[in-house]
Amino acid sequence: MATIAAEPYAWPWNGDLRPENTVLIVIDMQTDFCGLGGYINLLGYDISAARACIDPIARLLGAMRTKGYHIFHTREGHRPDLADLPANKRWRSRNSPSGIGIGDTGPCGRVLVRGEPGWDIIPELKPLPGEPIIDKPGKGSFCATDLELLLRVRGIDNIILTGITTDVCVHTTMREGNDRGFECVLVADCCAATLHANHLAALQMIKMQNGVFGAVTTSADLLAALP
Ligand code: C5J
Repeated sequence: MATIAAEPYAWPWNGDLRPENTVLIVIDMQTDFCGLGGYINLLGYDISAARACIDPIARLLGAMRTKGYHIFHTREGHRPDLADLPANKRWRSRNSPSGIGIGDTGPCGRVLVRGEPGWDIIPELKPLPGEPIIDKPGKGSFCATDLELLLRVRGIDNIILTGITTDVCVHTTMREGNDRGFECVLVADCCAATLHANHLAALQMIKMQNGVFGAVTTSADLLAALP
């Protein structure tokens, strides 16, 4: 039996924490979300908070790879012909200071389009061969992907969530996973939002109702106790 110090309860709920039944998911650590000239930067947001979680994620990744945990990565992006891009998502994305929206050409290639430089995962957190990458057209990692099938086939019960942004893709994925019966924990210092207040609010939401979506921990607490 092993648990990690977390709020509002020691995680996971049943103490069954093993490399075989637990995955680390690194969400959307793409240039478009944390690089200069990427999508979030073009929207006018500061990317420093997002970049601050690169090192903590890299340390956690290294430790969990060494211990043999499952590692998955996700990328938000669309087909080059934009067949999977809802018109309202594109319209909203163009409503920004740059006017450059999803599918348009920006400094890092076509914004959030699969195969473009800005869409790819940053070199610091490059997936290793054999680590599944889930390509998703939306915010949640379960919607229109085979993530659930991959988790079930591997017998995974526990999901450790890291990446960006806390209040959008990480939270949506946590909610989707929780509703499917997975035991989820979010690693606070390995996630960031475009506004820090939203990051803090997203953490608080998880802790309501005795852990309505799971629990919140830190990389230090995880590294101290991971079997
Ligand atoms: C957003 C994400 N924020 N990865 N995507 O649009 O959170």
